[in-house]
Amino acid sequence: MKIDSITLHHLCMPLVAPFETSFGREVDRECVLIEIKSEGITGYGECVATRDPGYNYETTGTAIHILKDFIIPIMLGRDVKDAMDFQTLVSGIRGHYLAKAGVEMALWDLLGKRENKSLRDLLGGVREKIEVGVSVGIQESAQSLLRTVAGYVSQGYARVKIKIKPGRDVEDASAVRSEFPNLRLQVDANSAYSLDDIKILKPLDMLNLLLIEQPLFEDDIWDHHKLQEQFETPICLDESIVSPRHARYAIEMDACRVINIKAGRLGGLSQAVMVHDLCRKVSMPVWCGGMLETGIGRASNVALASLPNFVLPGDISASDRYYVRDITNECFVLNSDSTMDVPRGAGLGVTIDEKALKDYSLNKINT
Ligand code: OSB
Ligand code: MG
Repeated sequence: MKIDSITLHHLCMPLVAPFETSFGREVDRECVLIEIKSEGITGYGECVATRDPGYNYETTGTAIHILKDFIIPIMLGRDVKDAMDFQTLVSGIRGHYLAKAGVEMALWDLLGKRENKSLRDLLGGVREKIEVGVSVGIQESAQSLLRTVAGYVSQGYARVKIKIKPGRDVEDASAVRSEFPNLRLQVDANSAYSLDDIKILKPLDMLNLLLIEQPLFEDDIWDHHKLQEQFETPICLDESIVSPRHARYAIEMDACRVINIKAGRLGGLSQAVMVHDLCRKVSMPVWCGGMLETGIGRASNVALASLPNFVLPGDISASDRYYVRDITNECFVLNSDSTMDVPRGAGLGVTIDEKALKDYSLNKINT
């Protein structure tokens, strides 16, 4: 595929409700949409970097810099065969996986549109619908958390994740567990604790949680092994797994029993599939994480989650859980059995609402 042009759309979209985690509070979501034109076809990808470096060191600012000054110059005018070819081309650029993954997504979209194949089929997905869940941010109080969770449960979400942080952990999780004894429930600490906090975290082990996500440092693997040794509940790694190699380290160290796969964090869908395959070999369940994506990134997540070893419900919710108005014409809806349909159209299988794209645009960079 000869790369004719790449346009970056720096967007800012209001969220339906603020999203609070242990690292901060977002009221709107900034992201970078990548539009690649090749031989008369247009492909889209979403870079999931956020405005602040709270989840990851990358931001929309660093992503635009790395894309504009390093990745795009390598690609323009070049014939890029596929995702692996792209990874080889950018292998001289250290890190910046969120930026790379956004471009790789657009290449998959182009590839699918060119061959008239859905992303699901290109990646080797096997499901027509996937199990989903909702990630609930930290609320004002345990009482308001219960109301929020009840709202999602009544909408049909059968799996709920709640965000925790020191001071808002065991009490919040216990409140949700006693109100919803049979709910598939899990917690995500986004690296808010250290090994010294084992005593604080230990009561979580009695709440029949599906998993405890990323309790310790964002770059740690070994301390998670020490923590896992003392917990019955599976520890799940998110932030720490930035490459297939890190997934292998975690497996070999028994640092976790589950991995949250995000194509953005890993540098692209090709790397996400590699982590999926690695985990499948050792029977370690995986699930698809989310970054409050637009319809573009959501389409990519849904396709990825259709691979066979995605055996736990993903942090993939209906479009209306995030945005009143999305940038795709299609919206993702929740089925009554807490699943979501996998798009069947070519590439990502979604189309851009040009008017919405324009309305949300902070800046547009043409190359
Ligand atoms: O840690 O999984 C996380 C959102 C932004 C950054 C990090 C995380 C999240 C979520 C939201 O949990 C998942 C979603 O997109 O619904
Ligand atoms: Mg997480």
